[in-house]
Amino acid sequence: MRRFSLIFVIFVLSLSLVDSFHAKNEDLKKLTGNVERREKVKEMMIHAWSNYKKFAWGANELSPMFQKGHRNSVFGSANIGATIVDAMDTLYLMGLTTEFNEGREWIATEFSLDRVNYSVSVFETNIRYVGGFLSLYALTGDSLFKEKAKYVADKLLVAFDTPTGIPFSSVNFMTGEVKEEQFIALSEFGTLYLEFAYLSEITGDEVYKNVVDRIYDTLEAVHDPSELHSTHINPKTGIWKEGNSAMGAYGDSFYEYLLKAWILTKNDRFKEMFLKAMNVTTKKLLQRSKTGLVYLASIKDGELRKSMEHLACFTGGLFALAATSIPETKILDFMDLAKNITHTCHELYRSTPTGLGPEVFHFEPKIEVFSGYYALRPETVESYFYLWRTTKDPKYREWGWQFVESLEKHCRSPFGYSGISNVFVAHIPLYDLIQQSFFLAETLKYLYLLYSDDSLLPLDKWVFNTEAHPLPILNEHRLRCRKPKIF
Ligand code: DMJ
Repeated sequence: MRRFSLIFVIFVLSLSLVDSFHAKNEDLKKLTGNVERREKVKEMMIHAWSNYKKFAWGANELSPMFQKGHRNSVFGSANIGATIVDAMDTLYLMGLTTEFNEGREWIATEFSLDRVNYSVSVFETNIRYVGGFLSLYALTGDSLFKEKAKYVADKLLVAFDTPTGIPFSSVNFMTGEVKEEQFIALSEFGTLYLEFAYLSEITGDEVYKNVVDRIYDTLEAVHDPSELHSTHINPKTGIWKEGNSAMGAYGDSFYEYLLKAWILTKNDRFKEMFLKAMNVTTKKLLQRSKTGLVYLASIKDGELRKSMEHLACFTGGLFALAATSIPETKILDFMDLAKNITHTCHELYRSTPTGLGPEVFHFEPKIEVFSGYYALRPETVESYFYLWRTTKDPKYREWGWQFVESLEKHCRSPFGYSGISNVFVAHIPLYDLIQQSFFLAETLKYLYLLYSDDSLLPLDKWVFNTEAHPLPILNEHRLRCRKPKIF
């Protein structure tokens, strides 16, 4: 009953948010040049930021529906400004000086984790806060951001105190206690390397790099009976929990960081681990639907699930990056895979009346949507960005623009952007409650870069963490990274 009431309230509130933006959507068709498209994306960023500032400043995320802070964010209800930290490098790249300075001021005077008296995810804190601050330091050279990155990473170090070095997945920042879960997800402990290695580089303190190196020592030492990495491991014993494997939830960014750790450090250990993992993973998970769409399935409780998650759409970009950064490899045709997967994700978007892709899509036994919501996720446009950079095929920029049109039509309200609960319902907006911080960190950043020149964050000089925070490739830049000229 309570659930029904909530749905009803959301429905009524959604209707009340339908506004004149829909009418303006026609105008987007007239924007054909890259400069004007970039400006439009910048305007979207201002809309997201200014509403967050107006209604939820200091909270983690905005709820446009209720015009206040969203209290159930992945960082809970404490006012630790996830949106501010996540959005700052996008503001910087867009040259939004006033907004950037507002955020910097809040970080300098208000940001603190010391009173957060509940367990918070190590993974989420690392990718959004440590990654966000490091990126800001790399872009601006402002030591405030280095200090903040170190402050947050120091809070996380306690999680690594396990017999295997595989960290527990959550920490209470106020008490320093860790939550001792039995199993930890591959994507959680496997998405720390870039940030911790770069932090050691800029602070000269090896402690950060040592804790993350140990994770890979353990992975090399423990036998994985399934060949294919399972999605969970016991951090006390190093024994895998068998039966589940995925390049979507629980697996995704582990694989991403193998390739990117190699790009960042050129340590061949990561290249070998990546190629070995991709060889097995693609053999076991790569599928072709009856209609010819190539996709990445998953294994659940020992059985192949012929479905694809939106989260796995980032692999188009990952494979494109692999094709250009490891061109000598003969193991797989990475570029072919990249194009095929990105095509599939675009088809999933194109097949819905909203033009937005569902969270989970089944290909067999019959084609159906399993979870039809769209949560402002970046993975598909992330792949458009990498495919554009690496192939120069203009269709990726056009696909990106179709995405902008859909976002404006179905996710924008006068009070910010929300995800929608059903991509198959186009005539009324079924907004969810959240303007996700990754919408500003990732979705809008990849869109902006898609219409920018390649000299803005060239891929041979910068590597993006999984939250789209760029870090300078170490052996290219060392400590004196060349900053993009923005301000
Ligand atoms: C982001 O926080 C990161 O990209 C993460 O790796 C998984 N997905 C979300 C956005 O969908």
